[in-house]
Amino acid sequence: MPEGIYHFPRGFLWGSATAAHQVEGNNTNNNWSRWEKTPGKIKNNEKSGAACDWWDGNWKEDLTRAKESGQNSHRLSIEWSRIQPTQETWDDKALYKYVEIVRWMVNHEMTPMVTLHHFTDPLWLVDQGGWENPNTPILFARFCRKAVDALKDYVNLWITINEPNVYVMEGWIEGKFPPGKSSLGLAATVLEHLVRGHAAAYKIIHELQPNAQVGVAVNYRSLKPAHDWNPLDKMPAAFQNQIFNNAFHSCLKTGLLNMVLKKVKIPEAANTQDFIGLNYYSRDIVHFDITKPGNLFGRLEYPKDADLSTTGFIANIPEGLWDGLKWAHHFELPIIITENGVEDKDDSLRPRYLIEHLHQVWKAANYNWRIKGYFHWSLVDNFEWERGWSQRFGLWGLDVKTQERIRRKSVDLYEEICKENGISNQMVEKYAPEILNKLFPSY
Ligand code: IFM
Repeated sequence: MPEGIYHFPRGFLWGSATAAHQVEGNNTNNNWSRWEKTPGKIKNNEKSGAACDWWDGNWKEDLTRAKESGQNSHRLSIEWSRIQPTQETWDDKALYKYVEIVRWMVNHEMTPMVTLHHFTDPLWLVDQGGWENPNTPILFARFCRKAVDALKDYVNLWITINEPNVYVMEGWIEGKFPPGKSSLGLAATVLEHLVRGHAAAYKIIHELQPNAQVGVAVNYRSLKPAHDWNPLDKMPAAFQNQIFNNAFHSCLKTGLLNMVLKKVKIPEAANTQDFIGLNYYSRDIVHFDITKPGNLFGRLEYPKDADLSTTGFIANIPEGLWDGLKWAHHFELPIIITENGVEDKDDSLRPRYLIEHLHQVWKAANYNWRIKGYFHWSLVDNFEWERGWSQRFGLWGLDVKTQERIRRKSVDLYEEICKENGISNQMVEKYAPEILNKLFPSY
């Protein structure tokens, strides 16, 4: 029986993504370990605890699972507070463990992508103001020099900062992440310092490794005004889009950080990205709301009939990824989807979510946009920040008590996709028959 197949470009990176604090376990020296100890900050007061126990060695079994199921790459982050436990000391043993992980990956023909900052900060840094302090970009750059120098023989794909937009929004506007503040002024300062930290790190990485590919992973939300004809809905959607989606990456092109209410020139940041890292989960409908000045008078909602994830956290709207790809394409740089996925304990939504989002990626690749890879969030269920263990994003499930891994059927689907370097009608029929007609109308 002839097959219909959506093929991806040769050499495409197929992987999954994780972050240190979410999988390693027993991180005790960073802002999140302190936040977890504060009652009421994490859903059900849960703790990351042993997480997926990567620090004690489970990384190898999980990455072996990834490798054996067809993934040729993995995105992980390294934990600043382990490598530099105090401002004056470096822990070379901890650093060496990361070297061991990336060396293992290279020896097993998996391309490592390393994130240098993924939401966590060492306590010594937090206690001097963290990213509110203008000295932090320099300290971050110093950490990057140490880490990149140690890992550079095995790694040349770097994300300096993961989701600076979420880090600032949740930490300094919504207050759900540490330090739990709500101040537009401080949020703007922190964003500016993150740009400066990225720019300094970018230069150091290229000094140490001229061929390095360096990017930042933005969490792109597709923001649609509730009524296209209504300027009151359009205005907050446009402002939020500028601040949340566009400001950081545009500044890395132009050197101007445009946060709508404040503009800052950061000339050293111009032309400091080699690819666009795109994290995409969902789309929001933006309604004008006079009671939301802190959100520039925009209230976000999912469409009424949305295809929702287990806890309602994510709506399956693949067209929003298309918006993100279009936005990323205008930078005229290669694009890597550095995160995309859905919390879905029963794995009833994930197969169609995965296929429909990859279909958008395929479309972009077939316009010959430079799409280089896709990293599913996540390899295995892990600690979901202020949502604790209530959300399950893994291809593999995790029994937090026993550390047992549970192979979800999405593993089989993703394995077939990775090994085929494409999506066939037979895969869709087998794993998500409800969308067969949408993807393959003539089958
Ligand atoms: O778990 C997070 C990750 O750390 C950053 N991006 C979104 C994911 C899902 O919430």
